[in-house]
Amino acid sequence: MATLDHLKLANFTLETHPDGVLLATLNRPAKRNALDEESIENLIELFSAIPRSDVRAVVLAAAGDHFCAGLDLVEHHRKDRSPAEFMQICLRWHDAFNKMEYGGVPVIAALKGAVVGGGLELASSAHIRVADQTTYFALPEGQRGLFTGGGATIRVSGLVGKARMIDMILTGRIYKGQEAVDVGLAQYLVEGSSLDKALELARAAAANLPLTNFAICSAISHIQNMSALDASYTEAVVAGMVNTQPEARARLEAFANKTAARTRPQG
Ligand code: 1HE
Repeated sequence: MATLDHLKLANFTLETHPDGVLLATLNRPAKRNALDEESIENLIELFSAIPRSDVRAVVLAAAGDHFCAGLDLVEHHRKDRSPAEFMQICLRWHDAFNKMEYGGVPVIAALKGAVVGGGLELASSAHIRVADQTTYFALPEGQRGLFTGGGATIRVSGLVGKARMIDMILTGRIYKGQEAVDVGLAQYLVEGSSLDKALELARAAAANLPLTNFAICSAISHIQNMSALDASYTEAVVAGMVNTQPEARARLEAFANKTAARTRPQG
């Protein structure tokens, strides 16, 4: 398996933990982690390398008080891009976010502060989102004279539904706290550090077999894009591979001989 040592990413810091968890921190806090062209290229490089590495789960975090302020509006203004140029930019965003969502390695986003515009598109490409008490979600594109271009029409509407997404972008509505969890923007809301919770969840996911995680963090998303008929066929093919993997035999044996933990609530 390849290491990630060769990666030179200007806008991310990488920290490998012994349990196979990679902590990738978006590191442009002075610009509120706005996504410029270089940040998107960094994401593509990183999430191209991860599936071929020993990484078993990723925590995507951010430096400073805000997770991500979305598209770098200053770069966009300065470059005065043509329609064709911005279409190509958006296609790179899709490359990056599709690699995250379909890459087969669990990605857990540790959120805080602003998760807005393209920042919400980034967060919605993770498999699990953890919010803290400072986290808020919005789509300010409507007010900025813009439209979403990094997959919000697919992923944000997938999380909250079409009507809520339209409301968010039309009116600038902001979701936070328990309401954000209730509408589906985050799966966890913590009192303390979202990073600590994300690391805990990543360690739990990293303890699964890699081929099982590959199916969870790739096949489910692919299957959402299919007809029910093709989806059920694909599920059967994937289960054929995953549920007969030799690495699973020890876990099945532990269940059969009653040494494996039972699935029931604690306490
Ligand atoms: C930025 C950006 C940015 C901050 N692009 N530079 N996104 C938005 O509409 C969100 C825009 N940002 C904000 O509303 C605020 O910055 C925050 C609420 C996130 C944070 O406020 P604050 O008071 O802590 O910071 P600030 O003073 O507004 O900004 C600090 C610096 O970050 C400043 O740079 P400086 O060089 O003047 O110090 C800001 O210019 C910079 N900054 N946000 C560029 N977004 C594929 S289509 C996707 C469409 C979108 O994502 S639309 C973008 C939506």
